[in-house]
Amino acid sequence: MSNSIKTLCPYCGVGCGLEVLPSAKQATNCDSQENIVWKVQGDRTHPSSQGMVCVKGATVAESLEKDRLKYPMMRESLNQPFRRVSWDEALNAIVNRIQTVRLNAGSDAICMYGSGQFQTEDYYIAQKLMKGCLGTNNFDANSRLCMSSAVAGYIQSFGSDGPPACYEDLDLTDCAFLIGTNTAECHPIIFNRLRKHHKKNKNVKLIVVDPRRTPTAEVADLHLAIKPGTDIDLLNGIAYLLMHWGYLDRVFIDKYTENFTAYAEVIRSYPPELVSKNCGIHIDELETAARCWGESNRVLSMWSMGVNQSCEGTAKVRTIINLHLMSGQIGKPGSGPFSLTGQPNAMGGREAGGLSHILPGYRFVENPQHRAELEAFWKLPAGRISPIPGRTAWDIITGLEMGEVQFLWIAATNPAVSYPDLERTLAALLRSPFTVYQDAYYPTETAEYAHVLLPAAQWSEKTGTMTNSERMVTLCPAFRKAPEEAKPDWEIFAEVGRRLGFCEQFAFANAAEVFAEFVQLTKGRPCDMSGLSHDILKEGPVQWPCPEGEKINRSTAKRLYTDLQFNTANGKARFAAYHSKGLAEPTDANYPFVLTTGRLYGHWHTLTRTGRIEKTSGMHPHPFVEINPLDAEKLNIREGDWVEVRSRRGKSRFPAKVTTAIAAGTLFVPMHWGALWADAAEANALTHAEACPDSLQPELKACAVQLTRL
Ligand SMILES: Nc1nc2c(c(=O)[nH]1)N[C@H]1C(S)=C(S)[C@@H](COP(=O)(O)OP(=O)(O)OC[C@H]3O[C@@H](n4cnc5c(=O)[nH]c(N)nc54)[C@H](O)[C@@H]3O)O[C@H]1N2
Ligand SMILES: Nc1nc2c(c(=O)[nH]1)N[C@H]1C(S)=C(S)[C@@H](COP(=O)(O)OP(=O)(O)OC[C@H]3O[C@@H](n4cnc5c(=O)[nH]c(N)nc54)[C@H](O)[C@@H]3O)O[C@H]1N2
Ligand code: SF4
Ligand SMILES: [Mo]
Repeated sequence: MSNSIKTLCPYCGVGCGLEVLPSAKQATNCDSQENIVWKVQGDRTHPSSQGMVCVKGATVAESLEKDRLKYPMMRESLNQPFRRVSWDEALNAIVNRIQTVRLNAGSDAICMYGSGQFQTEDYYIAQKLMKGCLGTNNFDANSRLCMSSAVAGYIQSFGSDGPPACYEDLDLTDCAFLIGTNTAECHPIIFNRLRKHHKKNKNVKLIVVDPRRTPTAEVADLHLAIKPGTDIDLLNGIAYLLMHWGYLDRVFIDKYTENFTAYAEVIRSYPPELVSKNCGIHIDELETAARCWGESNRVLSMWSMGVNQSCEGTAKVRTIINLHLMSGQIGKPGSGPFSLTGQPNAMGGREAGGLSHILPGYRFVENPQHRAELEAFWKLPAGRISPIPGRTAWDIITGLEMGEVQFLWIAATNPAVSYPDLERTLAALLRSPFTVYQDAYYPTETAEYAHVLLPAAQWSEKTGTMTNSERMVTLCPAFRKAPEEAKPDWEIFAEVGRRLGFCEQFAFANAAEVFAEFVQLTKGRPCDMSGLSHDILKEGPVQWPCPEGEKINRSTAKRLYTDLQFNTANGKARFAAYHSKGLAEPTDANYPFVLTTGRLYGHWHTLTRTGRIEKTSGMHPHPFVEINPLDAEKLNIREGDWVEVRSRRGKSRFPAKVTTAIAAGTLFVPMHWGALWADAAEANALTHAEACPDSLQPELKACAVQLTRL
């Protein structure tokens, strides 16, 4: 259809192509783009998703108009009501505050907390403002709670970030090893593609490692229901058997890796008897998994938050990569380690420098040459970029507690629901002298903690790019008008930059110019996309690397490291030697259960969109806690009973869902419902307040709790 628009789904990092068109009723006789009802379908021409789409992508258009933040708002203190102000007044207040704080306390008192829901252009301008112009690396993002372990694991093992595999590998693998990922619910289109291959080819094995029997685990050939936090025991146990059975790829190890000896020493401590006991699985299950790794020509491992969100997340990632290195399973079709990215543009964020220790183009804050390159490129004085990594997401909270953070800018994330140790987080946010919150919706839980609210244009209302898990860059054009005074995030950051006096640095007329500048900074870097522009992306998505001067290749899928030359100084990949540490907070007599948290198929994070869509909210109307029947019986809990879950940091109440999908001793709570929705659910007589699991935890994926029937 001629008036259809091609774009990318704004939810998960699978990055499905969407085709958006006015619904038939309204397609005619509509001159203005306002109030058109948009219909969404999968884009058959998108190479990553080939027309497939899940319920979230298919319904996204229904959330775009409801409860939007339309005007800037301000208040002097948190107990006052907001008043509507002009952009000019809001921006002046922000600029004055930044200048005062910079003068009195220095740039280190200024922080920004952004999000994988930013487009790459938003991320890039935020970096230039904070790290370049203001000279503080205090920009972190919700990717810290999400992909940062994968980033660190890749950098340490391969010398650089960047998932090496691509989706074509889902059709080519002999053994898919899914660990700590509920792919069926959280990356459904990847899962569908893998399942098709698995169903069609009887020899293809699917192994799932997850303490829960998730919909992903249901269809696995082997489900290893390990105890939470025992991933490294399992992975080292598999390595032990591979070594014992002689499945090592000696040539690969000698030629392309280093540090194998230290690793071999560590895995000697993981004999099958011990591993099966620690993990709570049978020896023959462990042996089946190891045999699959050893005998398959192409092993593709995939992981997500069950691995990343842990106090030993990086070690878990590196331990997965170790198995690929010892068996030569990387750089060839159908194999490799493959982190499944959570958010739609967490990948773009990594490329643009969107964490407090990195800089655009996969550069590092601590590298003097990288800083000098950026200072010159940005026309800033030498030495402007701080050599010290900035505050991480959690350091921002401790900085608020100590009065060190005096200006906080939060954009495109809802930390008053999604942060760990939530009660402590909320207390810290209450102490913030000045918080700017830039979001698309109102109300949200975090708006309660803001002095200034800035209305953001969101997906569909602004033009920009996003990169998906397989490094495919897609242009997302604006096709609707933003509500009232809402503006794209990058424009807001750029305007503040200009008002602070950095006119030359922020003289962009549109997002295409921002992108054109950003890609220059990727030239010669591992994430080289200097051959891209918005114009080229209008013709269709492109996977990086795509250096300037090379013909744009849209037909062949790209993998990294096919030449087995890694991005380390000597070109070799590095083995890591890690022992298992287990959970940050093990169970004890007072807190005998492990609580784990995660996602449901139809909901997205803190419900700002999916909670407002009839179909998705109807699929999962209220929060719950999953309890194994054995535990339920001991505590006299029946299905639907109200129970209290209490940790050392907080408590929440939920209706019980009694199910064998969760192992005895473990509980599961979905992460989605925050304070705002707990009230709504209470009206339904379904829940009480405080149904957010983050109030309970120091680690996002697990903590020790008590369970009582109310
Ligand atoms: N217990 C527990 N907690 C968790 C997790 C868990 O597994 N368990 N997972 C963690 C992980 S991995 C993540 S990624 C986080 C996610 O947590 P959040 O980032 O807090 O979740 P979202 O609801 O996606 O928040 C995105 C916000 O951005 C707004 N928004 C959307 N588009 C735009 C835009 O273009 N511009 C602006 N300015 N705003 C926009 C939305 O309205 C919404 O308020 O949660 C973390 N917290
Ligand atoms: N429907 C939906 N899809 C989403 C999102 C969403 O909000 N809704 N959010 C997106 C984002 S930002 C992210 S980060 C991804 C997250 O995607 P996933 O990581 O797949 O999702 P989760 O449900 O957070 O956690 C996955 C699994 O980890 C398991 N787990 C817990 N502890 C351990 C452990 O110690 N070891 C192992 N091996 N497993 C463990 C849990 O039982 C759970 O089934 O999803 C993305 N996709
Ligand atoms: S799988 Fe992810 S990217 Fe694809 S339609 Fe669903 S939510 Fe969107
Ligand atoms: Mo995430």
